[in-house]
Order: sequence, then structure tokens, then C-alpha cells
Amino acid sequence: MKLFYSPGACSVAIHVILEEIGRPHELQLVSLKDQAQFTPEFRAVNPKGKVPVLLRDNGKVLTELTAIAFYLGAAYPEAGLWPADLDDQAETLAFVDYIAGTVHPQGFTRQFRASRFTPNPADEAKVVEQGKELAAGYFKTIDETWKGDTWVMPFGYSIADAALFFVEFWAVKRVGMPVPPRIEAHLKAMLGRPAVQRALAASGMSA
Ligand SMILES: N[C@@H](CCC(=O)N[C@@H](CS)C(=O)NCC(=O)O)C(=O)O
Repeated sequence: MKLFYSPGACSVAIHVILEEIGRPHELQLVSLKDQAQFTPEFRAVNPKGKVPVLLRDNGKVLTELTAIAFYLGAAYPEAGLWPADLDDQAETLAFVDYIAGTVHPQGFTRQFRASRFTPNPADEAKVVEQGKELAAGYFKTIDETWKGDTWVMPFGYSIADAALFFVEFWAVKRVGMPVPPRIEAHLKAMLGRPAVQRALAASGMSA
């Protein structure tokens, strides 16, 4: 398997999952800061121009964080990241999708790529502000609807934790915004996991 990633990007969630699974994998750098997502070589791999991308051993390419996380969790059940019960599966996917489909783009892409949300450069500061407010609201919702204990899901550690990890990491370590105590504790618990430490080190990220 090969993960196309960029340091500091959401792809770190998939990297964490790969490290938890412990199967051999390669990393392919797609440096977003150098605009590598726009190169014809990368567009040939993912026409959507985004990381993460997972190239499977059978040559199939998977895109979208939710789909990749699901695939890895379900394909390697022995790693224990994907529940067996259908209700638990649906709840887990709902959580991952909330992170990938709402928290990431509305809360953080607004802050990191404000120019994509307004044609008027003078409005970009307002877009960033809006992203901060939205992100704070999303973390409040996650806190208020938390069903697990240390980990997001009541049945234990799962792909949902890897998904929460990248947005809480951005919030606390990159943007410096306060998050509810439970989410701060979750980040601390994640940072204590050897798989997370390996993923951060390999991605050139430091906690
Ligand atoms: N819907 C995609 C979005 C992934 C995404 O936005 N990735 C960012 C990095 S965190 C990216 O590749 N951005 C490059 C760009 O937008 O030009 C997913 O959930 O996988």
C-alpha cells in the first residue's frame, strides 16, 4: 500500500490508521506548500487534487478520507479499528463523515484557504473568523454528543479517533484555539499512542 500525503494535512489520519494496522506501507510526498497537488503527475493519480490517496496493492486507487478510513478498518479487522456491529459501524461512519465533510472544510479550510470562499480579498479575514467560530461550534457539538469514554465510540478505539485527531491537532497545535476539556484529553491520549507518534514523525510533524 502507498499513502499519498502532505505534512500537516488531513492525510495524517490515514497515516495513523496505517501505523495502528502495522502492515507495510510506503509514503509518497505530495507537498501542498509547493502546490504539488496541481501537477499532472498527481492529477493522474487523483483528478480531485487532494490528499489523502491510498494506492492499494492491487493497483486500485482510493480517495476521500472517510472511504479510505473505512476500507482500512474493515479490511484489517484484527487491528480492532472497525466494529463488527452494524449500528456501531453506522455511528462510526457518521462521526468520520462529520469530521471530513463538515468540520474540516467549513471549520478549517475556511481558516487555511480563505481565498477559496470569497472572490474579494478584503473579505478573507472575515472568512477566517467565520471558520474559527464554526470550528468552535463543531467541537462543542462533538463534546455534547460524546458517547464514548477516552475514545470517541463507546466500543473503544476506532477510525473515528484518527479522524478526530487531525482536526483537534489543527485546533490546538496549529491555530491555538481552545477546545472542550474532553477533546483536549482525547488529543493527549492520541499523542500518547506509539502509532500516532510514528505517523507524526514520518510526516515531519511535531506535537
Ligand atoms: N474530501 C476530501 C478532502 C481532502 C482535502 O481537502 N485535503 C486537503 C489537505 S488537508 C488537500 O489535499 N488540499 C489541497 C487543495 O485543496 O488544493 C477528503 O475528505 O479526503
